[in-house]
Amino acid sequence: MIKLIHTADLHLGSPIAGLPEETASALREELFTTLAKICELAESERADAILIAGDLFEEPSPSRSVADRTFSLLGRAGMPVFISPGNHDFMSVHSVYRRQDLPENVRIFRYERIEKIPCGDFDVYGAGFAAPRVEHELLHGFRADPDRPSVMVLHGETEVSSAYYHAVSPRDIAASGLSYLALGHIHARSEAARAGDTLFAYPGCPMGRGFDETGEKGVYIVEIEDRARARFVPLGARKFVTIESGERAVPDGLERDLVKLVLTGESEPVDTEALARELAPRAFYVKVVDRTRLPKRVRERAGEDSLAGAFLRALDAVRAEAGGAGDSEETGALSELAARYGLAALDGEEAPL
Ligand SMILES: [Mn+2]
Repeated sequence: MIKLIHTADLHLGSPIAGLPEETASALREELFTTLAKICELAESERADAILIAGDLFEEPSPSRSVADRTFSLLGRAGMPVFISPGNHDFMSVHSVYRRQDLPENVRIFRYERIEKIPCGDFDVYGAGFAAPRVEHELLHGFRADPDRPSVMVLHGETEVSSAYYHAVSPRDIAASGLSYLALGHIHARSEAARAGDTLFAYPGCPMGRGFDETGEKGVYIVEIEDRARARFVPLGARKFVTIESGERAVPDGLERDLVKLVLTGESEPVDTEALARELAPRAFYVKVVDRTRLPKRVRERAGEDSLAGAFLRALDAVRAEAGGAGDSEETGALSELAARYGLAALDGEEAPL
């Protein structure tokens, strides 16, 4: 049996934007802990190899310390590590992957064409981004050696969102003859699926870096006997969690996590920063977003024969007009904010927070 650990999109060296510096720096550090956990898992599972399907680094030439720490961890993994450079860590002239002192067990697919590297009883195929864009289909026309079990590691898109990120078509996967295709680029995990006899999957990023990467993250353990099977293993890194609620509370059990509390329902304007400070002990980091609507009794003032009434009616008209448009949610939130500021001004009150 062949056993592999499949990961991708770690983005080591990423600045991790949109968070306080202390929080971001803890997460930057945790990216290395996550890589260490992946190597430990590979060893405890006695895997034959680790496959990294691109965007291991945030950029082609990360800082010396980011690169040194990464290769030192990978070099101690005790098994071959196959890396397919992605659109972030592509093979530029100054690519970190051109270093002369890479650990011997680390093998890079340097070219924008498919290469084969034998690994004991099986073959590992792969290719890499040579520039931030790959606009042709590298897998098209590919056939693996039918006499040996084989896997491939690639960065690309099975559901094409633009012409730039290496389209991988299910038809070409089905024709490849591979046992397993280890994909990267899509940060949300996909279930493993089959095209012909080939199993393929996106493990997603092994750790979230923002509220657009929520939930449990991990890697796939792939086992190949006659056919390939893939099993998701969570790595237990801090999670990003978004909660939509009318309650000004953070549920239990999120002490290690980063929480975005989106307040909904009817309410007077919320002091989001004060609430975030109050809730801070409930999680590793708390952010509060106010999506509440003005209470009904305030909105009913649209019926008044007054300037405030006319103002609210005008806003309702704007909202109604945006009702069919794609950005109606944003327009709704903006008109809510306009109502609050407008009414405060008309009533001679202080502007809401
Ligand atoms: Mn990518």
